[in-house]
Amino acid sequence: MPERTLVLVKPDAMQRGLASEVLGRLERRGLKMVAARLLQIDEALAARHYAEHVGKPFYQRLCSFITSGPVIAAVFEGEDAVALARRTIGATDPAKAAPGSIRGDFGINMGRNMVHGSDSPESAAREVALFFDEKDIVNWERSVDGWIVEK
Ligand code: DAT
Ligand code: MG
Repeated sequence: MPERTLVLVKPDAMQRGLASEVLGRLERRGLKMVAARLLQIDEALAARHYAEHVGKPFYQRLCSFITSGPVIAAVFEGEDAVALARRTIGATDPAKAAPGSIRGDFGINMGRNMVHGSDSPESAAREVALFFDEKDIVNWERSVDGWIVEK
């Protein structure tokens, strides 16, 4: 069963001109982009997106960082999309993230770790709904071998 995951290209990756690198790695991993938008997250949306972290010592910094500049929100779809995206993104702390992962190759520190990926299918469903209406999600077939698939 195909699964969906929410990805955010965070403000540090946008500032460094690495948005295409982040999205490209997920694309090349075989995940299919089915929705995308560029936006600046406001306080209210940050609070909803990071609700699970309320009360943690880094919560305020996290919210001020995620609202500090533009992000790209995208939905990727595929078999095991949540786990596949998380593996491609790498561990939360870039210092511990494996080389070859996005955070392992480009991340600077816990705060500036380039990209968000949902941590479970349940989180993904909640997070996707924060950024997209169901009608914004495009149903298309991605070819695996370069042939264009027409619907
Ligand atoms: P992830 O982004 O890998 O899902 P998370 O959901 O635990 O990690 O935390 C959300 C973000 O909060 C994370 O990308 C960076 C920041 N963060 C997490 N733990 C932190 C800590 N101990 N100190 C500072 N920032 C932290
Ligand atoms: Mg998380």
